[in-house]
Amino acid sequence: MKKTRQFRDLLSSSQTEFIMEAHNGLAARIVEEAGFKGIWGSGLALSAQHAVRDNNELSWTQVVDTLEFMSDATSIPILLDGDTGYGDFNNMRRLVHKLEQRDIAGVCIEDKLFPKTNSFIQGEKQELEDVATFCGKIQAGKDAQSDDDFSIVARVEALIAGWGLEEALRRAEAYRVAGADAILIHSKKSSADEVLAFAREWDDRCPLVIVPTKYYATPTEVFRRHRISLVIWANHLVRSSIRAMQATARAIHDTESLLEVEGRVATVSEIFRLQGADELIEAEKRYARPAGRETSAVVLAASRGRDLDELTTDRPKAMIPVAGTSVLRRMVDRFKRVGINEITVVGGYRADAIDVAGLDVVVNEGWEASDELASLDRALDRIGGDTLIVYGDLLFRGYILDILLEREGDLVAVVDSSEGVASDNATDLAWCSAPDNRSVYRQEVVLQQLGGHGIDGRPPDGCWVGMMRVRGEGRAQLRDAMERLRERPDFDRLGIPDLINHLIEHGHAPEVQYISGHWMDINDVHDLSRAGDFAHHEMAP
Ligand code: SPV
Ligand code: MG
Repeated sequence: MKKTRQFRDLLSSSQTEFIMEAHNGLAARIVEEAGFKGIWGSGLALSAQHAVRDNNELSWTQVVDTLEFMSDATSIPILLDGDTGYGDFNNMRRLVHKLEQRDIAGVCIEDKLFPKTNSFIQGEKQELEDVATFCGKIQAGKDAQSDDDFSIVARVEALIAGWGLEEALRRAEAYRVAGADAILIHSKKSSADEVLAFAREWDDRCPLVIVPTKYYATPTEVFRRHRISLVIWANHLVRSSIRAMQATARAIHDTESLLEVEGRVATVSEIFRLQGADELIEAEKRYARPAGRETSAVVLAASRGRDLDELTTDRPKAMIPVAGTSVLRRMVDRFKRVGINEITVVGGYRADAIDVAGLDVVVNEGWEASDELASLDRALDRIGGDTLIVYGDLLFRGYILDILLEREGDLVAVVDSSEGVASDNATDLAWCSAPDNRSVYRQEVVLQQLGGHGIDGRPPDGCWVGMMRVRGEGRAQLRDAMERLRERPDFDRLGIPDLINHLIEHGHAPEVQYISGHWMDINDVHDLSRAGDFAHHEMAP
């Protein structure tokens, strides 16, 4: 329901209703969560939160800007404490126009002179506005509103200024006739007597609003009995926040520690909740990175490295430093640079030594007696809509990731076609549907076989570098393949090439992304010294 309509319903409700002060978006949200049906945009609280006085020191546009945050943060109506309307009838017209634009349900104006002073500061000395002039302001506001349900509440300050009941009633009646939707009768007395006397005389001519800040001890039942339409709890959130902040600041200052206050203050996650952080995370899934396009990585790093002996006494191969930074750290940095933040590493040998920040470690406990597929199996649930599967001992230039991420295919394997690579990497030789034609245009090539004896005595087309991408349909194909391979008695001896060959045999041959050098893996001490050179020469990205 429109906020203006909601507020109208509060005013015309057959029972006494209540609205609560708020002075910013957060406070407004807290008011709504507490169950209130409306918000009082208190001039006192709005100015106090900026440590300025309730004397129109805050400009009216600053008030309206704050109200916009409050209105955006809530679905209940806001009644603005509009002081005197910030000027004459013309300023009032513009105010109403601007409030309607910001979905504010109504404004309360008081019959004092601009700039006003808070009613509780020397109220009796305050000069009242001439009745006819104030009525003109009400009429101008009513004529300016474009939504019939926008409310204008006229606040009578005659009791505050010491003019007595009769003058208060005379003014209230004039304002009602001028078009006010409700009358706010204000009092600074500690008893409700004069307000209740007014209510009796007023006799429901139009809705009556009160602010029992000073006569707080009056039971609410009394207001109900006097058919008060709306009670404003006018300043209790700003006051409670002042107390809480003073106590917290003092405690932290005096103890030079957070220990004492931690349990007494709202948690950071409570802030996030009030800000609606969850909604943004959901929205990001929907809009910022459409489902299935978010890339994650699974890194296989369970092995010790056969020929690296004492270099891997207390760490796995992936943790060997190359030019001062571990292979794994280098890889994670590369991933993060292209926005791959969900990184799972499957550790095994000395998995405890994997202390690279920004990744999740899962452990293949049986690493000693098993191979790559057993490790991949541990991370199968981490293979999401778009996942890179990478060996943990790889060093590679950043552009290789870029071109792999640009590929559309559901299964894509990176193959190095540079000369001589095949003789250096006898295990992961790759036979493809066509050799690398080194064209700048993308070739439509698929893998035909990885490792083994090759095809028809043909020389291999290159060497698989230990990096593949799985997305879309490829994810289900890979899962199916894993399921079948898991049934084989030799599953624990199978590597990724066996998985890829299985996929090829079942009609899901991965596409080939050819590269030419700019990567290396680390198998022995000789590789390690080359890796130092590689790291020194590689230039980001
Ligand atoms: C306000 O909340 O700013 C009011 C109510 O005008 S009072 O401070 O009680 O006058
Ligand atoms: Mg005020």
